[in-house]
Amino acid sequence: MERIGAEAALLRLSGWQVVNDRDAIRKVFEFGDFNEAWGFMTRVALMADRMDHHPEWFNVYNRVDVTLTTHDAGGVTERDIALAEFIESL
Ligand code: H2B
Repeated sequence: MERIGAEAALLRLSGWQVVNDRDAIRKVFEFGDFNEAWGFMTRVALMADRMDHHPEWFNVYNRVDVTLTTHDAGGVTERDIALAEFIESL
């Protein structure tokens, strides 16, 4: 899959940022509590599994820090935009 780059991806997404020093995009989500955060992660995880495209993420209580990049391509591709759009639809 062809790299499109983080900057181009951001033109099509809202609230995401470019990660410093790598071709990846990132957004931090904050929920009311851990239960909500985990519910979000579960829905993203099931879609990621179906897409065979997985986030890099970090959770502390009600915060989920999500980074998307395509490892096989070494940067941001349409697959990352597709997963980001799914995340935004939740
Ligand atoms: N997820 C992401 N984010 N990038 C990849 O390149 C990738 C993946 N590759 N999930 C998949 C799995 C690959 O490792 C398997 C073997 O298809």
